[in-house]
Amino acid sequence: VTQPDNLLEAIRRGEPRALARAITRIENRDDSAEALLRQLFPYSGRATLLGLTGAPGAGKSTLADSLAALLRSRGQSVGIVAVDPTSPFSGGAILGDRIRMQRHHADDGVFIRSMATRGALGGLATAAADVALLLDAAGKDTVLVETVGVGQDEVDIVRLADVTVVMLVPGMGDDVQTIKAGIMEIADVFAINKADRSGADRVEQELRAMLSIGHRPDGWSVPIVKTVATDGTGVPELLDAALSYIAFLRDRGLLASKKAVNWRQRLLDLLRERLLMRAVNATGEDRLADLAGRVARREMDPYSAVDAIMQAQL
Ligand SMILES: Nc1nc2c(ncn2[C@@H]2O[C@H](COP(=O)(O)OP(=O)(O)OP(=O)(O)O)[C@@H](O)[C@H]2O)c(=O)[nH]1
Ligand SMILES: [Mg+2]
Repeated sequence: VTQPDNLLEAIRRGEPRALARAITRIENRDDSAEALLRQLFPYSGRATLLGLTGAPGAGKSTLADSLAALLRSRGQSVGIVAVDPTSPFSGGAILGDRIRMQRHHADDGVFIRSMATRGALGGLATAAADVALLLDAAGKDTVLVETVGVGQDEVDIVRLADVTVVMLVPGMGDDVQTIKAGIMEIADVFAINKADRSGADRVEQELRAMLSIGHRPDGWSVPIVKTVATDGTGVPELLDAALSYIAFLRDRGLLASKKAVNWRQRLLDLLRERLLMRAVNATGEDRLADLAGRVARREMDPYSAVDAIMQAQL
């Protein structure tokens, strides 16, 4: 059995097996994960965190792979976390993982992990953020977080990123109008992937029309980059656009405040998770089931049941 300190050192050296072990603990939300992350925190904060979101099948994994290859060619190490909250079995993410594993196989400079499991009480966003922190502390220069852009979970997940790329594709029914407003708003850069297909120009026109309406509070004008993730076309331009957003924030002294806003959200996420776990542990599964049964039989109202749980916590 690896002692915690040895594990810590192995993580700091970026050893894939140590990282995998730590991620399993993070996914299980066990106490040892928290102890580990506490010790790793001082070593984090160096990586560039890049969020990548878009519709299922938009080419996120392919693009992440392409970005990883580009970053490697620039001498950088890369961590990729692919989060798929929509599917508990995550066939897509895991298959994509396997394909990419072949390409970056035997390259310790790239670490890839997909996450789909949601702990009983813990949020996937919290777990994904912890994995990003782990990879950061393990010395990865860039950490890519890939997530399917469909709902609030994804918005929460990309909130940890310094820069967020939203991917659109021509056709596929995800016209600009039909993309969830919340997802559009988090884009610092748009990538129109599968630009080898017809319709990319139309998507670009629609995007430009949409972007011309509103102005961002930080004054950034959101770039649109066309990419073909399968052959790498436009990928250097996309990376440059993403990095120039970070430079833009840094030049204006806005990067620290953006990170503080992100951390505020993460603190609330952690607090929610911890309070929930404490309350549930203090109550116990039996009592929880008993209270639920009483509410179901309408012997008790749900608000009083929650009050009872809250009291058990104190
Ligand atoms: N023609 C074309 N196909 C692409 C391009 N990028 C990705 N693909 C293909 O699109 C399919 C889906 O790509 P993925 O990278 O798995 O997409 P994803 O967004 O990660 O998918 P999920 O994780 O399942 O949501 C694959 O067959 C890719 O080869 C592109 O630029 N052009
Ligand atoms: Mg994928």
